[in-house]
Amino acid sequence: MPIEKTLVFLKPDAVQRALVGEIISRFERKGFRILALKMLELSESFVREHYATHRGEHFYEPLVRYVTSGPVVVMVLEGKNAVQVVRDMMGETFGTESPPGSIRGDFALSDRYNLIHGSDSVQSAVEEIGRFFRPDELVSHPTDGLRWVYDMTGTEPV
Ligand code: IDP
Ligand code: MG
Repeated sequence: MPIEKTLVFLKPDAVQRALVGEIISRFERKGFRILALKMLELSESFVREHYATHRGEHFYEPLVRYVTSGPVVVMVLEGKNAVQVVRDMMGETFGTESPPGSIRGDFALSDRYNLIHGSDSVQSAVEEIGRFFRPDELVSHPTDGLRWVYDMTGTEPV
């Protein structure tokens, strides 16, 4: 599996419920590296664009209101198979359908207020990272910290 980057943001309910540290901590402990991190209030037009594929759905307008209702915490995570692993750690879209042990399974009950966004494909990750961050906002870490996360003795992390 390749080393990938993915875009995550913690939605306004995660910030207001003081779950930011808890959720970031899960990604850190898993072994992901944080390449970029910031807190901001998303504009309505930005959110409409981010969720453009859902335009016309019955939940689109409530979703726009939800995601613009307070500050969010946005990050780029890097790791092996990051897009799918982060999606698995998030759980299902609805809190009630998310397995215990996942972020939504442990902390969410709503069909709407579900704490976290994560890119759903490598292609959407590239697009979303480009929408949220300038290239120079991504750091590069020293690689020696990874040698107890992956087997780094070959040409690729395994
Ligand atoms: P995802 O966040 O699990 O990828 P998407 O289908 O991309 O889910 O939907 C984006 C967001 O829209 C969800 O995270 C949730 O907040 C909201 N949403 C999705 N489906 C529904 C629904 O059927 N009713 C209400 N809100 C929904
Ligand atoms: Mg989605």
